Amino acid sequence: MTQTTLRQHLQSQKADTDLMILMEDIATACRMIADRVRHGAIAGVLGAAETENVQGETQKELDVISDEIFQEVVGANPTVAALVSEEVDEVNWRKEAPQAGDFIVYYDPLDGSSNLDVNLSVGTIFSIVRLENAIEPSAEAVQIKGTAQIAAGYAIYGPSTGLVITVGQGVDGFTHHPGSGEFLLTSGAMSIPPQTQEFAINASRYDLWDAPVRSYIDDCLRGADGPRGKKFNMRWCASMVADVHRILTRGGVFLYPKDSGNAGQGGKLRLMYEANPMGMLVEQARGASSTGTGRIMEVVPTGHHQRVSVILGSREEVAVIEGYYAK
Ligand code: AHM
Ligand code: MG
Repeated sequence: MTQTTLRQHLQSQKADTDLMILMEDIATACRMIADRVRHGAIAGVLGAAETENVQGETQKELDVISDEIFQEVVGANPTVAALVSEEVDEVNWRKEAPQAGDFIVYYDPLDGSSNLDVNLSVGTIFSIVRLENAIEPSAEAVQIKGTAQIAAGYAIYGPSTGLVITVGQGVDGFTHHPGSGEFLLTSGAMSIPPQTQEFAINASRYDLWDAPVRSYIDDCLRGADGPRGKKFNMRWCASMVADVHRILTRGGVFLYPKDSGNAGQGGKLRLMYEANPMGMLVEQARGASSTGTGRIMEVVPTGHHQRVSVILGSREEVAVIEGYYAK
């Protein structure tokens, strides 16, 4: 094998041993989830589970299976103090007395799971914070700002299984090689072009959007003769992992803003499982991430299931959108 493996890559980035082992455990969990997703229709687990998550959303059977896999594999790592999952109400404390150096792992085990029925890409998103001090386990103890993340990433379960990570030294993409079982480096130093002519938004929410988002999209749709002076393309996968993967690959902006339909909850996407990790990845790839009025990773969490307005991608375009909010 001539290509760089995940471990070789992390060694070259001088990641410390504990972080390297944790990243490898996460990669193992993602490989196992990929396998279950791939066999989902045959195993008959694509449908709804008979449960709702804490946010009142119907869980898919694979949401539950993926969460169990993540808990079993990553939760067994002796440096993990807590697992915080989109699918689980309470923080899953793995240590009674977390110490400095231990990790908190935030994750969405199967993001975009409404796409399972139609065999489109889904993924697993994760974020890692390392404790600087010993702490007492409590719900408040995991409410840590995104700027404290030391690593983040996602696995994408598409035509191939990919793993995209950052440990704070840029963003690198790996592809699972079934023959060896390894994730091999296939897209080193991913970088988002600063400008774009492509946006991603669920346009069926047009009537719910705030004025800045409406004006921005209206102006994009007016094309070369409009105020933006260029024609825009649109994409929407309804799978944040797939949309962000496209943006990391060829640029673009992704918007899931707070609107009148989700304002009561603060938005649709979750700060700690979706917005913060994707925000870190995008910024590490020279893009930008914003709520419209400020940097996502600066949002002070008040609950681990908190939701937030998300605008991220090509940095000059994100700045343009912030300009619409500022008007
Ligand atoms: P989920 O975590 O319940 O799967 O929800 C998050 C997903 C994102 O992947 C995607 O961007 C968004 O929800 C799609 O929402 P919508 O169906 O409103 O377009
Ligand atoms: Mg999700």
